[in-house]
Amino acid sequence: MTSRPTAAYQVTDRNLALELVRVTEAAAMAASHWTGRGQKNDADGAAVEAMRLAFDTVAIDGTVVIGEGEMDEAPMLFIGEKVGAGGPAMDIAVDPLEGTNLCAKNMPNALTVVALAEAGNFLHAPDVYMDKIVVGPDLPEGVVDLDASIGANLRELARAKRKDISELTLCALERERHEELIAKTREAGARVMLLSDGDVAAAIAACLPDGEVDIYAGSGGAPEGVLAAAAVRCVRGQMQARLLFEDDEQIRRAREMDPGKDPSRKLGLFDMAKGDVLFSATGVTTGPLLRGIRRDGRRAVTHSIVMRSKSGTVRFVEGHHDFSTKTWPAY
Ligand code: VTB
Repeated sequence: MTSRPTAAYQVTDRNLALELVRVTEAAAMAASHWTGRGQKNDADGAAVEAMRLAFDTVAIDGTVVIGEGEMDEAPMLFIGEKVGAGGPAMDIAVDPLEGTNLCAKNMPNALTVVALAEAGNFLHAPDVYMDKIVVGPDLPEGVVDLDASIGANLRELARAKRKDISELTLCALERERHEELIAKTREAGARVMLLSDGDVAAAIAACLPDGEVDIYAGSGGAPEGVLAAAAVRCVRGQMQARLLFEDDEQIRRAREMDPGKDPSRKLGLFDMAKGDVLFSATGVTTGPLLRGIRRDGRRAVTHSIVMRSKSGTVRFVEGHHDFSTKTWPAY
């Protein structure tokens, strides 16, 4: 028998899931002012500021563990920054604008993203690259493995999904470093979907039923990897990852942030996001996962996905907003 949560816990719990969406909505509305204007730093800055202010209203004692960078390189939402109005101690992972280029160029799939867990549950990782592999729910545990060849992974995945390899689609970032991955995937007979940016959305896409993506693979940012892990937990997918280092300083930093562990170890989903995890993302530009912001004068409509690992509930939330009532800059 599971123990019954206390009334206080239930109240906090319920409020947090729905409060979190306000944070990503705020960042998305602020970023959307810059959609298509070619100024990615302004778009990012607007999202960061709005997200930071929106956090002040959330009833948590939050610490940013995945954020905009180190304290000396980011004015807001830096790693270690305290956010929230007070409440339970929580770890916070943010990507105020995932896909700054996508927003600046008005291309699909720019999102604002936040994940939250009780303190100590997210991997503390520096902003290095991370090798990632993601598949969806209802597959045998370990059906794909980060250390297996992509050919072997596709064969196993096809068998588990009772499909032919030719019916599988692998999604990856379009980068020179992925040339071999892409070539070997096509050689094995599968399709490849290439993205210019935005691998959090791609990882989620690999977990959605009837989605166009069967597997996400390749290297992207480690912060995006932790956020993806939080989302994959909620949608019951599988993910493995490994931090990739370019120099000794990056290794030193990873060791400092996650003491006593081998920084190059293979990471399972629960090494990156354990415990009860909440995830929220709001679309800035329209993509397969979410519609982007629609603005009309002093109003906007937002589309968000809010999920929780404990219950596995996935909510799509449509918000209708009146800018004149907002306490953060939304336009
Ligand atoms: C990665 C990916 C992100 O930027 O960080 C990428 O995880 C940057 O990769 O989703 P490159 O250095 O190869 O350009 C995103 O695509 C967007 O922030």
